[in-house]
Amino acid sequence: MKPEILLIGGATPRMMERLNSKFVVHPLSEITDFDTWVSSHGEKIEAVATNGHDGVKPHIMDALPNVKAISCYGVGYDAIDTKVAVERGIVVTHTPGVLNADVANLAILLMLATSRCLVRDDQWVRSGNWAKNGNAPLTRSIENKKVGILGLGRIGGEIARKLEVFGCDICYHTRTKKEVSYTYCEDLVEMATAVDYLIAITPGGPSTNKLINRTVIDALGPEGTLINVARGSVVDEKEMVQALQEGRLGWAGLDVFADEPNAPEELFNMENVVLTPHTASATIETRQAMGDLTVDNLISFFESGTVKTPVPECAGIAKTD
Ligand code: A2R
Repeated sequence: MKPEILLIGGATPRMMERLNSKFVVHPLSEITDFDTWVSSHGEKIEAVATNGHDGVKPHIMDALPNVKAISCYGVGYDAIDTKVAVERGIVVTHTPGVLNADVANLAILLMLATSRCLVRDDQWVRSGNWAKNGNAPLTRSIENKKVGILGLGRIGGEIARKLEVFGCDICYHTRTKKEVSYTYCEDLVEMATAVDYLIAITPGGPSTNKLINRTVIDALGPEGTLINVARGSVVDEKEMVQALQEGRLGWAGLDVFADEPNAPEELFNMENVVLTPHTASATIETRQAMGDLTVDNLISFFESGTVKTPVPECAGIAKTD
């Protein structure tokens, strides 16, 4: 008998094919009346496949008493209450590592796009402005600039390594100093004061909520650029918008927002801002690797009781192969 699972959010055709071959899949998107469905199926569900954005809402978690595993398509899992999961003995997995390169690439793309005014200059050509009004105004180089990375884990480390090619002077802020050659800054405000670019790449959740507040934003200042590829919650979005409007913050390259899929409308007409719709890992190649790992974790859990990539909070209850 195939185990029954709840699928929250979308899945690629390749994921669906593999999931369907091993499980009876109940897509949440096809359930019209959740309460009625739960009364007949809730107890049969043994695992959940979800993603970093949707996570597992508390009422869904409560309604599924026999869930043993939650597999998250994404490295960030702040939308899943791991405390409750550990208390219930539920193993939570995510997809670390396989997305490092593409998330780092988008962070650098946003740095380049804000500095070289990519969106403005694309428009300069398309609108006929070039022929009518001549060359576009000069832009700024990222070569040899000072970059502060907030969060120097798997992805932050990859961003730092890639930025070495641009001759950037790299420092970082984390709660614990790392064994790396980059300069450690114990104080985030001091780091923001010292750098040209501040890149956020920490997890979301309460411990990083609004770490980039008004004081940090003002320290980065009118010549500074904020790049956020972490979570919208890491930045005080209202303060950031106000600082950009008032010229207290120079530029912003943003892939993540506090209330996705909504982004603050005030940003839409700002020339000093480049926006992407949470697509840092959204390449065909990386999403395939993330999808494979998401499904591998579930299959492995049911076939051998082990998982490949448990979240750190579940290290004590997860068996790895
Ligand atoms: O603080 P540490 O020493 O645990 O370093 C981690 C840092 N970090 C923080 N830094 C400052 N204040 C905090 N409250 C704080 N909490 C965590 O973030 C570590 O250097 C980094 C996270 O690295 P990893 O766990 O390797 O995560 P990865 O794979 O780089 O992904 C980061 C995030 C995901 O959670 C998604 O939200 C996003 O990137 O895609």
